[in-house]
Amino acid sequence: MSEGRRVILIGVPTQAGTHQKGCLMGPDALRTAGIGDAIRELGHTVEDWGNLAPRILGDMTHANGAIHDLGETIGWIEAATEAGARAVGQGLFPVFLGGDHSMSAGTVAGVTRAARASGRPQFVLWLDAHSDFHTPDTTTSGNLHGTPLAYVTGLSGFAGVFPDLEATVDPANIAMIGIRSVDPAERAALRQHKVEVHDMRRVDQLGMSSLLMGFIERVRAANGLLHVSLDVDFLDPEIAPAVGTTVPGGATFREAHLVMELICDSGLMTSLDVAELNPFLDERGKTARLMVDLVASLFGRSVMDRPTISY
Ligand code: 4U7
Ligand code: MN
Ligand code: MN
Ligand code: MN
Repeated sequence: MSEGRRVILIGVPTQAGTHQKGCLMGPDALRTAGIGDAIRELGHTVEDWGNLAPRILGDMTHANGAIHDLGETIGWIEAATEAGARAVGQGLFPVFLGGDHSMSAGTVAGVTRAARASGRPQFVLWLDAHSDFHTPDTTTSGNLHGTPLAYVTGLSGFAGVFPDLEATVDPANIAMIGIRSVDPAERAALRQHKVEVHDMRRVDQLGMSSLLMGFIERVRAANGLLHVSLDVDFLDPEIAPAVGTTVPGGATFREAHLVMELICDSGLMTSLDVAELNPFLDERGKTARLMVDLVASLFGRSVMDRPTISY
């Protein structure tokens, strides 16, 4: 990460995409844990646009009766899309503070729309236990935080449900790392669209750095823009308990920092989501502070520069 990026914090305090309450406190917990200063101390400018507010659409129904809070989710997607497109369109670096992961239907749609003007292809790195590749027809939980990545690729199940997309992400430009929970319908769609999926078994066997560097080299070769979407449950629940959908066997502390450090060194990241933090489930701010430290690694904090830590 080159110094002097113009970073904008954008809060997206939605929890409409999940049954579990608490993600609406995510953006303020990240602020409380010092996300702004952590980035600023690394030589970037940081401005906070505050929290977005959704247009109120009222209740909406879908043939899949499991789906809940559809109208509110659409409102958040619209707001996040506009904010993301505006930030990138102004040459700024948006850091979206979630909020459950349904926010990324909007954040990725927005940055991808703005990317078109640059003529550079949009790439997405999805760091998550889950693939979030359901459509409204295939989700059985009805929790729309399981759908954002399928939406931004333009899968047909979203037509007439989520907002129409002005620009889509080519599935060939997506990689996911950390995966350990994929539902059957997602697996079929991921195979059909040939998405690069690195599950934890591949991480164990081949190592974080070789998997990630393969993708980073593809982004570089295509002169792409890179959106990174970091779901708290990418991490092992032992180190990051503040998330509603824990799955054992996640990334360790060092695996996660290494991912951030390698992304930073690549200089390719142009936008970021920090999604799914549920402060209600945290232990004395431990997860919020870890997320801030990971973001600091993404923006250039290195082990050698770190202030002396004494025990
Ligand atoms: B998250 C799930 F069934 N696939 O659809 C679903 F396992 O943003 C989980 O990655 C979705 O946390 C998790 O409800 C969404 C489930
Ligand atoms: Mn997710
Ligand atoms: Mn997840
Ligand atoms: Mn989750």
